[in-house]
Amino acid sequence: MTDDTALQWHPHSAHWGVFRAAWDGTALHVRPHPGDPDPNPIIDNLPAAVRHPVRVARPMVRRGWLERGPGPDDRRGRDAFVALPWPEVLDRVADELRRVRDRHGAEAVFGGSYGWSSAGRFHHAQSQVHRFLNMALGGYVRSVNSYSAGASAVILPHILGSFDEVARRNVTWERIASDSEVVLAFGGMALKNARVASGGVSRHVERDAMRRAAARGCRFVSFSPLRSDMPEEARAEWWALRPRSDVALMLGLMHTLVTEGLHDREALARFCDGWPVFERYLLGHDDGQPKSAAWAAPICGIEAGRIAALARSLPGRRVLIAVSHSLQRAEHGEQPVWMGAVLAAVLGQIGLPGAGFAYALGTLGHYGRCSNAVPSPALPQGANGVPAFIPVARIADLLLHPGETFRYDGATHRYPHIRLAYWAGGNPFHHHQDLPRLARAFATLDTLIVHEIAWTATARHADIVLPATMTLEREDIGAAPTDPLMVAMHRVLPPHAEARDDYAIFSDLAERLGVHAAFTEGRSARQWLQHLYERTRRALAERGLEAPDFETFWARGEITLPQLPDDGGILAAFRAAPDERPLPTESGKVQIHSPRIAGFGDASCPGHPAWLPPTEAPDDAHPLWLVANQPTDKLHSQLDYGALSQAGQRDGLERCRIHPADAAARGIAERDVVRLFNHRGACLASAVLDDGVAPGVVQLPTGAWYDPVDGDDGRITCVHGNPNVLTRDLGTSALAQGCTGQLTTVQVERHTGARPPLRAYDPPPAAARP
Ligand code: PGD
Repeated sequence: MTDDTALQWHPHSAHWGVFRAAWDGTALHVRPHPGDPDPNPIIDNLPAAVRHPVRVARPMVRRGWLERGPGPDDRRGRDAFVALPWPEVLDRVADELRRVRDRHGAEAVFGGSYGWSSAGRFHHAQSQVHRFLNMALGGYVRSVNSYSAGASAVILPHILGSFDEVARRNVTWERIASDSEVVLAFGGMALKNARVASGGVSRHVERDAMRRAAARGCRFVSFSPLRSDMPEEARAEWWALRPRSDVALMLGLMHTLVTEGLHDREALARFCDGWPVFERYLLGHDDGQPKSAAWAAPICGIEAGRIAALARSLPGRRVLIAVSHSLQRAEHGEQPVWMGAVLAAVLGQIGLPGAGFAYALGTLGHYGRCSNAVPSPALPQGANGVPAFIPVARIADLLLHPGETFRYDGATHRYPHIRLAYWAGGNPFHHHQDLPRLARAFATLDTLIVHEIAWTATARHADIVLPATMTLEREDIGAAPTDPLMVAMHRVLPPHAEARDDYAIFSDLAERLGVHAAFTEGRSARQWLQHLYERTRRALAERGLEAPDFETFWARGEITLPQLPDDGGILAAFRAAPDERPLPTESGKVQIHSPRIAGFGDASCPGHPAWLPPTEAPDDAHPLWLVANQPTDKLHSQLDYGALSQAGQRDGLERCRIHPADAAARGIAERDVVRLFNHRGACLASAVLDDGVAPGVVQLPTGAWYDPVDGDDGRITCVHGNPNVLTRDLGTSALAQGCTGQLTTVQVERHTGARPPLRAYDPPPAAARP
């Protein structure tokens, strides 16, 4: 047992929470923030990770790129790397950026560089790379939206208001604890997701709020193929519906309400636009198919009587409809978001305390909290002179189809021809779908440059890998817009080997490209922290609050920021005064039918929410739905080599949960090595028999580092259990083009063949300079 008093503790923060850390010269020690009622155990991945052999130790260049120079190459991901000294590698990066800009223009550079990187607001790798490319090249092809909320970010402004307004300033956990009577959680409210927030939160409040609400008699219903999507404290009823059938269930509920006259006609008339068009659809006036509970039952795998009974139990009660991110991370992901809002409208609940529609509540730590009343530090990114962009999850389409057009939010755009991609703080070989296709897409590039702390699959597919410090090796400011604690993130240990801060790397590149003064503004990293802190300090002073100077903040380790009142945001304001505080939609009301979206003419997202059958559903060859959701013991792919994450895996494999009946039908026993496959690829996993998984469903979380081999049957096989080798690379619809990685169809069998060794955590082979 460590003697905590003998160690020097430093405040720090991660997306999974605020914590303290100490380095004793050989080992890292971490403790949660003492004020956190429910700390996230993911901090336990840090100690074993900081000096792990998989850290990138020095700048490395792919042998094939050094030998043949820039150009398309399908050896990416299989090649050896050559160590080069920092000055030489920076010269080569600067030369290559100059070459591409001068020959092809900044429109040939993809700098979207999606990814969560680390929690500090200054050393935020994505902001750094964007600022650098704007200064050095005049811009880059960017990406819009996120893998988390690709569909909802586009549909919500059409139907209610901006994503931030609807997701962030809405019903709070406190209101749920005090007011909600029924919470219908579509996609559940799993704490593994609710306890993560970019920038880091200091108090994880969700578990206790659900416990208090349940103790008061609030009824939680979780609609999900996984029982684990709701914490025990909620005492929830688990409705194990089929994946991707929530929209049908919502329609069945509404049909019962409307045909039995239980809907809130007055609220629909007062607060909504387009109800008559939707009502015709619901009742089947035009297509002859009423969307009744009986119609919904076989789609959802839930009895019609149960659906109707639930509908009848709702009127007259404070009902909250929550729709999780996961539902919209699937084909036609816009529909459950829109349909959930319409269900709340039919119940007349939108804008009432603890009731209505709370998009994404329980799927990220930002939601269900009050927003800060003063701004957090953020690195200005400068102006991007390149108009071209992609919806973030269309990266492989961009690289594979230059010059072709795509639809997005009612307009047609064209993919530019990308020659160089620059990535810092993200792991596309974690976050993207159909990874064999992504590898083909990256093979088209002239050059891929990656800053990484560790040898992720993305680093292995790069041409130039620059070792970045990890968060504990530098100073920063931790802040989330929904958490009152702003944290002075002290440096805890020295950089690993030759690793450098992203900022230092970009500063040296900026020097070589003649934009050092513009990029750095003459500031060291510490001076940037002082500068960025000043905005928050000034805002505190303007409110007449204590506004300590930077040195005081730094010495204290944290300050508490004021928050906005728990007022329910724009939905509550609109309900109280619909004429004075209209919603920012076409009609100023809840948009049940949108003439604007109807006018886009895209069949994959019609003018009102609708049941749209999946274009890839379970069949004889691939009879199971695979739920590829967020992991429990790490954030995305970060620190997969840490102790907690490793303890969650078994026999060197990610665990795959399967219903005992589906396992028995395939001769699969607990701990068997199983093979999941479809026509895109295959992966191995360790079987867990679990009746908390609906029959016909298997669950394999994302995050195990991609470790592909060529399978005997010609399929790429991940020997570690990364489900994105199986998922489909398809946009949610022509409207949002969001990520659809949550669901796919597979077959599962016992794996009886040999198991290639796991190499995911070994650095790639080193080669001598050619
Ligand atoms: P992370 O593992 O967080 O995943 O995708 P994302 O790319 O964000 O990657 C962050 C990377 O940044 C890590 O490799 C880490 O080492 C690196 N890093 C950390 N700190 C620094 C730093 O200071 N500097 C540099 N240069 N690098 C750093 C997440 C994405 O995955 C998201 S948000 C979602 S919601 C999606 N979810 C799913 C899903 O549910 N199902 C599937 N199938 N696929 C998904 N993909 C998406």
